[in-house]
Amino acid sequence: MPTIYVVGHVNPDTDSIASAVGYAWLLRERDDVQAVPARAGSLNKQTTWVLDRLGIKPPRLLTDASPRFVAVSRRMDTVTPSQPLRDAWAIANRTGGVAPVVNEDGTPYGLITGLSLFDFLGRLVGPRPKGEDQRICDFLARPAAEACDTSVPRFRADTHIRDALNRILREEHNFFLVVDDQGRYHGVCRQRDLLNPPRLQVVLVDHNEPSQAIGALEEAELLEVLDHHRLGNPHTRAPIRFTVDVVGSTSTLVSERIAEAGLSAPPEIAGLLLAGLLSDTLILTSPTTTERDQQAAERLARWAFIIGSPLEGESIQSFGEALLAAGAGLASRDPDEVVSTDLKLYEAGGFHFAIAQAEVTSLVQLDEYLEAIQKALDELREHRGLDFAILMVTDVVRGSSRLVLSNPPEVLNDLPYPRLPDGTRMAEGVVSRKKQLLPVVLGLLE
Ligand SMILES: [Mn+2]
Repeated sequence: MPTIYVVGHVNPDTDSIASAVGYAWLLRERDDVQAVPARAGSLNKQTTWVLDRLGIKPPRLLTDASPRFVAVSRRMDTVTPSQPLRDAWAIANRTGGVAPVVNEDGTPYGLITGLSLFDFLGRLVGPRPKGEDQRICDFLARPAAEACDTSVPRFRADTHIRDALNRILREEHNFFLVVDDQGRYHGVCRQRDLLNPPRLQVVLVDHNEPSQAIGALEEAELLEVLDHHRLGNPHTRAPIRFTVDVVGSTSTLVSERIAEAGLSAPPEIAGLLLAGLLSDTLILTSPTTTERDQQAAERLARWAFIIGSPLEGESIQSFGEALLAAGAGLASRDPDEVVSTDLKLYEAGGFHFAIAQAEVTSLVQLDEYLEAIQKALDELREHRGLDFAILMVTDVVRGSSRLVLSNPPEVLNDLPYPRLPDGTRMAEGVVSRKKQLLPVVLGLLE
C-alpha cells in the first residue's frame, strides 16, 4: 500500500501541523489507507509547545516531492564476498537475476549479475580448452567475490533521482546499488524503475498555492486539497477532491470530517486540532471565526478534556491562552526568526512580496526590538529577491497589529492604517493576515 503524505504549508503554523496530523489520522481510521502526517519546515515555538504538552511526536519533515532513490530501492537478500557462489545463485533465482554482495561491515562489495557471471566464466575457462573440464559444482564452490561486478555505481537513498538522471543514462549498468548515509547497503534498484519512479502521493492541508507548498509539487500525485485560504491552486492531471471553505481554521474542517464519519478523535489529536483552531482564530475572536468554528471548538474540547487526558481540567479559554502565550513574544527569539517563522509569499500586480506575522501580548514590545526587526525584514526581502515585505506584529490580547514595512511600493502609501513616527503603521482591530490585511494589500496592488 503506497504511503499518502498529508502536509501543510512551508513555515508551518499550529493549524498546518494539527490539520495534517488530524487528517492523516482520519484517513487511516476511516479509509484504512497508509496516511502519514508530514511537516514542510521546522516547527515554531507554539507548535513545539503544544506537541510537547500533548505528548505527540513531531510529524516527519518533507521538504519536496521529487522522488528519491529510496522510492525504487528493493532490499534484496545478500551474500558476503567469501560465501560460495552457490548461495548467490540461489538469491539470483529469486530476485530475477541479481545478487548483492555485501561486506561484513554492511557496505556493498558489488553485484553479481548475468553479465558479471559470464565475465567470470570467461576468465576462468580462459583460452585453454582444458579449462572447460571444470565441474559445475567446483565452479559454484568458489567465493562470490570472484564473480562480482565491483564497478556498479552507488547512490544514496535520499538522493533525488532527478539529480542523478544524467549519470544513470550514461551508465551501461541496468542495476544500481543504493546505500544509506553511512554508505551501508540499502538495496538494489533497476534502471527502468529509475526512469519512471512512482510519484509521491500527497494531500495538501491548510494551503493550496504552489508557492506555499513543498518543493517540486508538480512531481507529486496530488490527491486532495483541504483548506480555508484564497484560491491559487495548481493544475492537476486528474480530478481531485478539493475543499476550500470559509471557516477560521483547517482544523475546523478536519474535525467536521471526523464527526461526519461518526468517529471521535483520541484526546491527544482532538487537543492538537483544538490548538490549531484556537491559534488561527485567536481563541475564536478573529474576524475569520464562524459559527462552525465555535461548534467545532466545543466538540473538540469534549473529546480532548476528558479525565485522564493530557488536557484534563482545561477549558477552551485557559488552554487557548496558554497556547497563544507559548508562541508570543519577541524577546525570546532572534529577529531573523521573528520575521521568517510565519511567512507567506505572494504574487500580485507584478509584485513578489511576503507578509509575515508575529504574535505578542503587548505591542509596546515592538519598540524595543524595532530596529533589529526592521533590519532582519530588509535582509529577508533582499535574500529572497522580493519587491517588498510586511511584518504584522499582532497583539493577541488587544486584537490589533502594527505593520513593519520593507521597501513598500508607492501604491502602499494608501494603506488605510495611520503611520506612526517610527515608520510603522497602526492597524487597529486587524489580526487576520488572510481576511483583513491581504485583501487590502491586493486591492492596492491590482
Ligand atoms: Mn490555517
